[in-house]
Amino acid sequence: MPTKSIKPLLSGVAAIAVCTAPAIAQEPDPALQDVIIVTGTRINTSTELRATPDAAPLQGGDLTYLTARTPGGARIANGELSGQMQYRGLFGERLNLRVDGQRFASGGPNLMDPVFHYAPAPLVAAVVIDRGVSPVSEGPGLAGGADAVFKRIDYSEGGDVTFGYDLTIGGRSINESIATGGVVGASTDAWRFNLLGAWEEGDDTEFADGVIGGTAFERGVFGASAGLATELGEFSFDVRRQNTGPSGNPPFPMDIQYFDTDFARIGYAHEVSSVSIEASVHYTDVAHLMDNFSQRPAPVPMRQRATFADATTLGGDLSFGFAALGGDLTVGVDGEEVEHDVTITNPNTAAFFVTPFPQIDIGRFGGFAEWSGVLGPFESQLGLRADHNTYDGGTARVGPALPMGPRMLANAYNAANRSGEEMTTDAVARLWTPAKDGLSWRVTLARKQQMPGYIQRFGWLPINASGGLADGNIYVGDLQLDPETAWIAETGFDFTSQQAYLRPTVFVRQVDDYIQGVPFDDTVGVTDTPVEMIAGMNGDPTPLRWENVDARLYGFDLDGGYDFSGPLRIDGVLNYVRGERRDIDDNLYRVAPPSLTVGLTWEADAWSASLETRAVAEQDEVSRTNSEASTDGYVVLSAYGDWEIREGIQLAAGVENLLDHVYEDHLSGYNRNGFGDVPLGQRLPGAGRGVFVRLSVSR
Ligand SMILES: [Cu+2]
Repeated sequence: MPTKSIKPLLSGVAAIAVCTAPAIAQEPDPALQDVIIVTGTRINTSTELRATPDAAPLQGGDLTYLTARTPGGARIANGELSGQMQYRGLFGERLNLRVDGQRFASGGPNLMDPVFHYAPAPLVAAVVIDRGVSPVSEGPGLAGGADAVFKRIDYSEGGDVTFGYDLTIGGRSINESIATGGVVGASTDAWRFNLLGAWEEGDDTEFADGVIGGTAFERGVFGASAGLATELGEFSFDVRRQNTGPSGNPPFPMDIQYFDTDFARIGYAHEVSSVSIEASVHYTDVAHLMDNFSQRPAPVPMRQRATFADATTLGGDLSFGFAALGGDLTVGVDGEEVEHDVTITNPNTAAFFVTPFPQIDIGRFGGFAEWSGVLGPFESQLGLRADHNTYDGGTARVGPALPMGPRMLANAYNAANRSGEEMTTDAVARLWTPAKDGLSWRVTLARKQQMPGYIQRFGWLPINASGGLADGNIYVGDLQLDPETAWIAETGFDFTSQQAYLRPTVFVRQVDDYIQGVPFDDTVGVTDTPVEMIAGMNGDPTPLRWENVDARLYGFDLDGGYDFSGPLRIDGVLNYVRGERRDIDDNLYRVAPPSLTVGLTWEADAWSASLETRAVAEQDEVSRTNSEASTDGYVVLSAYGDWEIREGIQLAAGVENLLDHVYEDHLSGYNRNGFGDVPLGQRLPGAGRGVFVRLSVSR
């Protein structure tokens, strides 16, 4: 596998397949997973090589800035703390994302709190990205997935108490932000305990033409993690509270007032007569308030809105691993109960309230079998899973101050059958050849299914909730939606030598019953239904309705690098993805344009310095259905470096956007907040020239 001279992934943060992070129990197989080491962090498993000090440009506390630097990765920018990971053209709930191994439902109906909102970078040791598709053992998810593994003070050797810490403090000039946090704790070989905490805040981001209004943010996290190794097995306990304060979301009609979110999990692991048992129960509770008046120019009192959104997830899993059929077999069950409830209010009028997503209950109970072993010339991971899904929507309520139209729609919704059940099944085959002369071939074939989201199924009131698409359209749901079914094929190879590495992949994802917005009826622009009437009053006379359509995504991506003799090395990531409708002549919405990032690094023993060029092509393969505007290409230069001052102390610093170029990131939304220096309706620009500094200390 990769050798010490190779520091894959141009970010320099990274050590794909080179390192195990402390909290990752098993050594990841490089054919299956990419591991991005986020900050300087202790590596307890000394069997693996340590990455050279990290030096990714600190672009912000949102982890999706980092995952966007990997092959196939991109960032949907809906706010400084509301970035969504895009992977090979898909994003949102279609990806199987976990925070420290925990699956849970976001609270915001526009995903203002996507999963990685709950993984502030100062707390994260590593991001483990499932290459291509997620294994069935990690739960359902249409294509691809990732886990943000938290820093932790792990068990130590022997009975003496050892103390440890892993802390990061960083700052950026472009928005006068700080991001600080980490873990402090103690352990023996029988127990471990650590506190964790993070604090991040920033002002509005600047760019060459002024200020991007509504990009200030604040977020705090505190919690604890503990483990107890007993003769009956290992028990682990994790609790965490996250308080996100007022944070802007320029591409949405509202901004975050708060997210108050609690996480709890109890885990169990044991090995009895060569059967490994793993189990956990976990709970997440999100309480959210957003509004359209406290962080942006307030509309007239009659039009002011404050929306409360709650979500709870109660889940659990149990699995057994043992040797079988010449390999290792894991069988297990898992599931969760999710509740969503959303209420729109006008803070000036108690008689104005409405529940666009009233008491939605989503249930899932599934089982899987996953086998790893040798299959002819291949190493393989083969998995099957089946899930029984249930859904049920509560009764919509409409306050007396609302007009007749919404009342009629609520009555129709309340009279409809709002519950049902559905089986979904997944099958995954991942095959790769053992590395020979540094070369390993990979093939993945998969069928994956995805249940419709609650927004897409239950949205009875025409409003601007789209699960975070931020396309400006008003949407209504469809109680009859079918699950999406993806047929996935990909192939590529990983080549590694003393001097070079190259890991290209070509892929195709055929998605039947892909759910997206379509025109509400055949007479677009003619207001002949209550839905179009209400949508028109809310500013969009041509609303969309969620519908099963047919789609296809295909493309290729790679990373590669070459270590010249001497201290110079070059690394690059190339991404190309196309997303198109198969039923009509149109493209999928918000798909990343082709991009190439190349970093040239001077690498000394204790320090390194990189010059990075990021070239992004124009994107004119845009969605007409979603009224998506095309964007021009651009090139951004950055420079950064790192210095390992001594063991356990690392300093990173750099300048992003060296030339202070003004550019439109295709995956940023359109500005809707009416202040700052970005005109209304214009795509939000990238950050201007700024410096960052980050200090990491660990022991
Ligand atoms: Cu929200």
